[in-house]
Amino acid sequence: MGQSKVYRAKATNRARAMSQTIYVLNGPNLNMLGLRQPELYGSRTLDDAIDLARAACADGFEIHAVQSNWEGQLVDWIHEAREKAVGIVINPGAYSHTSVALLDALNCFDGPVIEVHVSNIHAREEFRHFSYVSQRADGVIAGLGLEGYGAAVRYICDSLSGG
Ligand code: CA2
Repeated sequence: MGQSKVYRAKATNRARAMSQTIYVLNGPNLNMLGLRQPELYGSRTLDDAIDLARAACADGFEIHAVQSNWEGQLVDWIHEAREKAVGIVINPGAYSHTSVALLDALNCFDGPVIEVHVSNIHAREEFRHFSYVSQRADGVIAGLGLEGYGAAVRYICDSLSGG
């Protein structure tokens, strides 16, 4: 299995036990954010995106953020989310445009799913205009840079809090 990264929250075990978890899943190459191609993706890193997601998290919710370059690992995390998460924010990276497997896995998840893209995929190459994940997503945010992560988490917290 390839390497994957779990972005640890600083919440205490007690606080975590009382919170509802939102999974923030990141696909291939997103670990390179801020390190290459700043003209496309900006100069901030995936850690910065996770910080924005965490800052947007309302009381009673917490973020579990992970990144993998492996499609099967992402599928496993979506399955895990069925038991452990109330919502999913996902930037599937290039798998957005290719992966029926991610779509099938997300179709097994009952809660809100928000798809995030740092860049505006509709203003880029034609092969990026279509996303399998969008067939399941409740909302899609593209082109807001890293702010999309915060907006997605805020939306999920609001919608699950009755807002
Ligand atoms: O805009 C997005 O967030 C994307 O999901 C980013 C993916 C791309 O394949 C999607 O079409 C849109 C790429 C992930 C980032 O890849 C990098 C590669 C080199 C340097 C920095 C990032």
